Amino acid sequence: MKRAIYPGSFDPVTFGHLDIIERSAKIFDEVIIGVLNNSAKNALFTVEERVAMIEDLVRQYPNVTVDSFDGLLVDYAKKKEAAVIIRGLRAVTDFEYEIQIAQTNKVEYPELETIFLTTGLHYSYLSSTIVREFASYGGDISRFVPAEIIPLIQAKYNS
Ligand code: COD
Repeated sequence: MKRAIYPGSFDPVTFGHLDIIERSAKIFDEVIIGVLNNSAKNALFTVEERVAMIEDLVRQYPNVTVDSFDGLLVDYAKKKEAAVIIRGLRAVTDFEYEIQIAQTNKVEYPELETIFLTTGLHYSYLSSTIVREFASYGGDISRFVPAEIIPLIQAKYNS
């Protein structure tokens, strides 16, 4: 059985992330979405909020679960006995950072493979940072995130 982890900050989750999740669920027996509990980073949503939001959006995939993790990704992958890390690649700018993480993780855990899925064409420009930036100025984010989570994002900037 091939168990994969799709790790990220998901602050907030976007259509780009959801596209990668949908495609991964077709490839692997089991996909764990690992939300990083990055307390040092100034996150918009708490890790609990991010997990709950994603859970609501991935209910239709029986082989996808959502979890959070602290510390090193490689330790989390070992704990979960995952064979694969999934990452999304948007542009050349992602590549340098991604290859560094993938190679470091492989040194630490040689059985672990990192598999890259290229972004869906419509989402190549999309990032959580863009969503936060648009939302902070009251911009329309309906092209970036599912309708269900728009009020949750807007509430963060209206409070
Ligand atoms: N289309 C396709 N893929 C996308 C899109 C899009 N529009 N937007 C984002 N993605 C991909 C990203 O490329 C990434 O693969 C994934 O979705 C998640 O993205 P983010 O931005 O939510 O999350 P990141 O990239 O900030 O996550 C970084 C990690 C949490 C994986 C990383 O920091 C980590 O592993 N931290 C734990 C400590 C550790 O082990 N560090 C590494 C030491 S080498």
